[in-house]
Amino acid sequence: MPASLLFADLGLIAEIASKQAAQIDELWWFLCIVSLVMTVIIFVGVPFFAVKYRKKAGVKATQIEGSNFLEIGWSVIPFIVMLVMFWWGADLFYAAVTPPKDAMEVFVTGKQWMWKVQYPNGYREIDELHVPIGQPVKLTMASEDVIHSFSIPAFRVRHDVVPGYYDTLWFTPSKAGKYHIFCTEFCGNQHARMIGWVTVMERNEYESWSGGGGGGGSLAEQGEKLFTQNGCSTCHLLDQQGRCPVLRGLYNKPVQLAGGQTVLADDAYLRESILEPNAKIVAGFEPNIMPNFKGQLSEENVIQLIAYIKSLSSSGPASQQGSQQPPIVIAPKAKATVAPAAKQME
Ligand code: HEC
Ligand SMILES: [Cu+2]
Repeated sequence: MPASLLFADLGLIAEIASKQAAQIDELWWFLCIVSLVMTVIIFVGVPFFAVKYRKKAGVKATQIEGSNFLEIGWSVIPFIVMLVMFWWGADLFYAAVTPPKDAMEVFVTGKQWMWKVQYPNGYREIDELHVPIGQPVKLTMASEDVIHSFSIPAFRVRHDVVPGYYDTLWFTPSKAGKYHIFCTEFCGNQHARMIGWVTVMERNEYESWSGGGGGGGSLAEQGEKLFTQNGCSTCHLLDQQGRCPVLRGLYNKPVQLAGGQTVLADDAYLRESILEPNAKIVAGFEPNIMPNFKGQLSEENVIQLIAYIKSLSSSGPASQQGSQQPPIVIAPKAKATVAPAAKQME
């Protein structure tokens, strides 16, 4: 659509650099056009009828009776238009909150006033995010302090990052380049400086970029170190259940709690189990044995520990499971979905 190009040139709307950006813009244009049509009908209709049926000297007013045709028309047509909006919006919303299974995971921690990024291979960056083109990317986001909001306008994604929770968003970058990251929740006096860049790279470029990994080993290996340093390993033995639950194979499995409920051992559950052990007690174990690690472990440390616990999920030799976590996974099946979606906008 030429209008969108014009707006992009003027800087009024951001570039389209993700698969969902094009789809979200289509809905946005639909809403704009419906609003425009309604506005024109109303703003032309009101003066037109006001003039047409105004009081005229010597003309006696006549009563105009209702019209079924009109009544049904202006009820049913807007109803259908609204349903289209609802269905279309719900469809995009559902897609936006459902990351694909093959998404590459990246961890983002917001902190006054920066974004700290951790990759599965252990590489870390601040205010920079590098992603390969055509690959769904899932961000798991935490905050060290206040509510932030992570936004990449060119991808049409934004999500609040609330302290005490993991928030997620996902996108499939569709166009190589450098795009702005913003914090879109006022978070203190340097809020306006909480900006960064996401760089979308071609796949081969990305592979050589990410190949090095971090000096400190993979995220899981960093977690393994913390697991020893913080004494977790003294209680949580790898293969022998004592006073404390065995963590191998825990990730993404249901956990029976002392209260009788069952919860899924996802990232959020593991985070809570580490920072507030007494919030949920595993069935068969005692409360108040595991120390409270709140304030002692940063959100980044917790992400590393969780990566380690995840790496224990795979079967294999008893020790050194951590180092078996593959580096950044680029799913071979994912297709580069660049052109078609973006093209529809023209
Ligand atoms: C003093 C012993 C002790 C230490 C040290 C300890 N834990 Fe625990 N942990 C426990 C006990 C006991 C439970 C079970 C009771 C509960 O649910 O809080 C538990 C539960 C857990 C759970 C939930 C397990 C499940 O099966 O659902 C996780 C995850 C966990 N600990 C991780 C850690 C991590 C990571 C550390 C180090 C930062 C750590 N623990 C340090 C004793 C300990
Ligand atoms: Cu912020």
